[in-house]
Amino acid sequence: MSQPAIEPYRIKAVEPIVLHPPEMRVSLMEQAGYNTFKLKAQDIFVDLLTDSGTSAMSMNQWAGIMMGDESYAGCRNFFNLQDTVMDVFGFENFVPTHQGRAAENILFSMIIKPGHIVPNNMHFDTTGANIRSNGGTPVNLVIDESYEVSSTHPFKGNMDPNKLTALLDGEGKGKVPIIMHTITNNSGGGQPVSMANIKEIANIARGKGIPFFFDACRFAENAYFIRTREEGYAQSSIAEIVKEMFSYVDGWTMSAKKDGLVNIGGLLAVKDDELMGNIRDTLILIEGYVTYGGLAGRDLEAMSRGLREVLDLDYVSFRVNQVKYLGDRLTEAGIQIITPVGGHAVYINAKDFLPHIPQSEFPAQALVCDLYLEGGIRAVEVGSLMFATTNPETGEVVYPELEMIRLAIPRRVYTSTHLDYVADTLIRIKSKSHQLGGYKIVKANGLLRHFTAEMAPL
Ligand code: PLI
Repeated sequence: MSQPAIEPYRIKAVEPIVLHPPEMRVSLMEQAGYNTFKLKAQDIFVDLLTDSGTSAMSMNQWAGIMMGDESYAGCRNFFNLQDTVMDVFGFENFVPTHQGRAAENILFSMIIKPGHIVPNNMHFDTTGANIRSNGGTPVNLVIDESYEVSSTHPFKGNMDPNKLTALLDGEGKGKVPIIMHTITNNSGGGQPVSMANIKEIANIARGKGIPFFFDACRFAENAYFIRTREEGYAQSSIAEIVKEMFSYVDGWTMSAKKDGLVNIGGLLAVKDDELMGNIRDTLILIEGYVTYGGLAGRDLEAMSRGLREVLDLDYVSFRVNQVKYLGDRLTEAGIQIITPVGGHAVYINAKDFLPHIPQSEFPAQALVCDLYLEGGIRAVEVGSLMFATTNPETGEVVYPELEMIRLAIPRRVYTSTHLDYVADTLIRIKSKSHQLGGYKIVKANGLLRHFTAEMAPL
């Protein structure tokens, strides 16, 4: 029987949450077009939609908020952040952005031309969409084990070096302006990337003269997995591991809304001075001056402090083990999840949970909807609604390999009792899963249709 991890903090401010009666949840879900993005947050009891921007800040960060210097140029908080970026990541050149996708957009608008191909272990949805909107094609080169739900490979986020070499020497010859690696691999289950793999991909990239970048938003969780699963790192601090990871890349984009432990903020760092100069020009055009980049001085301070706090071993160990506790409870109850449990979320295999619903009828979305109806819990679909594509020549719909729902755990927000409630609700749904039906899309458009689509039960 699994044991909950113990929170290495106590609670100083509380935010009430309410569980509405079942009939009210039915009507709210209908009004939301069976899309949980469209529910009001106040109508949700336990919100596991995302771990992004949902962290509880520490008293140290809140104290930092009061130290905000709101000068237009050269605020002190920028220089504090500069020290942090150097100390933690070893990078001198960086700009703050308002969040991760702004960093992606600025970088890609500078280096991607129509016809380019951008490999990654697995692109996150905004990363892929930002590449497409700049005329490029995102490709996913994660190892095959990543697609095996129950594989116990310790680093399922690794990129397959053979797939990468084949791309660079074949179809992608002369067309790859950047190689990315997402740590941890969110779209593939929050799975980590090993230091050995980072080094190997860096060597291939260097051999071809192609810049190598991280999509780095869960860097500390990734470092924790290296410490606990990769030989040679058990005695290293998280800070040492992070420093080494970042020593192999030429730059990185980061949504600080994850391991930055802040509610808003992003970063873009590169080694190349000329590229940084162009980035700064574009930043001024679309985000803001180079020392604030779309954020208030107080936000920069909270980010600077969060990026240091997240390196604390007690924190990150609790964090990863809290997520694992929820995963273990579900596994013990026979609910199939992606294993090993990821760093920030538990991913349930909807194909296994609802085998009678075909992918064309969105089984993962069906489970997301029922989780709200049954327990007021919000999760997110990571399956056909998010990733199915239509072949423009044949009109054929191509479904993703994985059909998942993600239970993303906000950092320092919920207790083990909340997670027990989530597990118990899912176990109840599982016992009557044959009663659940599929869904159809009523209205959808755009590159990221899952945010706004309207659905209806079949
Ligand atoms: O939400 P942003 O724009 O700060 O960050 C975009 C982003 C980039 N890369 C990765 C791996 C992400 O996970 C990511 C955002 N993730 C969200 C919103 C999530 O719910 O997982």
